Amino acid sequence: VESKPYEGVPGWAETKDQRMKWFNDARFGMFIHWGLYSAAGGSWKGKQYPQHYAEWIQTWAQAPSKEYAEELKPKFTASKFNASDWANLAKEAGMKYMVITSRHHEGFSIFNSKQPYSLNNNITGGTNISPKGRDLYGETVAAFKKAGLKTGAYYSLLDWQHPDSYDKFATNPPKENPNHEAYKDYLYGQIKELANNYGKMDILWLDYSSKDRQGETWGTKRILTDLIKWQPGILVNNRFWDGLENKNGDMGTPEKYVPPTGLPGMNWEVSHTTNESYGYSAHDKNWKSYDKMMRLFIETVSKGGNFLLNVGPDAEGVIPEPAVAILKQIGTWMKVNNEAIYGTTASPFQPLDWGYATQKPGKLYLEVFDAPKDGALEVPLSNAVSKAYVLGAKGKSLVVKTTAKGKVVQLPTDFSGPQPMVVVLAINGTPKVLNNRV
Ligand code: H79
Repeated sequence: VESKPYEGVPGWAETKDQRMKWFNDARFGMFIHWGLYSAAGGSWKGKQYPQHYAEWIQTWAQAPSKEYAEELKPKFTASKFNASDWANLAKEAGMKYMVITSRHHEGFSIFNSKQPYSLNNNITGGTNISPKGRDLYGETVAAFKKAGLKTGAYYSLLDWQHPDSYDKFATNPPKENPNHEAYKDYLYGQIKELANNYGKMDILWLDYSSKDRQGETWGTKRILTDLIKWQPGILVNNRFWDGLENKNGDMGTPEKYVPPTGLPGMNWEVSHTTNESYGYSAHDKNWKSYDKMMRLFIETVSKGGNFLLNVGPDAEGVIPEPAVAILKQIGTWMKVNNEAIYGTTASPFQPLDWGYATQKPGKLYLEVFDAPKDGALEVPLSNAVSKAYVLGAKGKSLVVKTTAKGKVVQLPTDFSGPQPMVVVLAINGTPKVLNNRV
């Protein structure tokens, strides 16, 4: 992979393939956005703000820091939070890893950070927001590990409370002479805590940089040099640098979109939301349908990417019911069809009229969303097919004809499994593809 990885910090590039292995096999993970903004739920002082990016409520509402914290901290109770329920839900959905917001742009941590600084306006109780005696980040990663999933921390490079941090979206003015070196020490110190106080850490998911603030501005070399020693297997995304598709990291991170041709030459992961917002929004009712979600998921995997699907629990720690429902529905599909997801690589075909494809050595998986009326599925492939069947019905072979356009697979008329149906073609060697978009 011709990247300029990690600005030459030793230990990263040479271990990349080995570190990436589980990630490339996993293909499906859970993103969790949980912080003070969850207690606002997309509204401030009775006014509803846009249904997307509810975790940006402090900026949307231009809420002063002290008021923001004092209003929301008492409401962020986690009173119904049960980490193992979340972990079981992710597992049931077929997810293999989880990334949770240890601290979002708002600057409040759900892990018990000991990195001290005096907050502007002396916000009562500092920036740790786990209810007394708890560590919500720690509880969450412990439960997901116990369920057998990999775990990671989302960590914001921006901070809207730290007096030495400047961000144009912050409502809190920084000190008169902000000491950026002190802010860099703070980032280093918090990442050190995350990497050393919670056992194995699989991902550090940074967010975000811009042209004027990227790379060494954050003290990247120091952080990366030590991080790989603390956590030799860790993956770090590419957001120490500007741009969602840059190659300075282990994976590219398109946000809420699937790149039309994937991201050739790099590993990548799309984050998508169940409704519109990452953070909990009480008025965001724009839940994606099961059909739309499955298309996004499988389109991503068919282009060689991972799908990191977000949920936004409320202040009590409850994942909204429509999000739970769709995860369970995906899980029902995954139980039958996960072979077409885990450990697969990108489709060898140009875009197909009826759906998507994924592959493993010797096997093509055809995810059929729009079956032709006559059930004759055209596949632009010239290899001999030794066996064709529907996942979940391996015993029943499908008839495959050879034509000038490739293969025509006759789909069953009595399919009653979860949609989309997946057809497996067993082939010899690598797929020989006929151009279906001349
Ligand atoms: O955590 C989620 C977002 O809050 C975060 N990344 C995901 C995973 C994110 N932070 N910044 N951005 C994404 C990109 C910034 C976009 C902006 Fe805007 C466009 C900032 C101002 C205009 C989006 C729209 C946010 C506010 C308005």
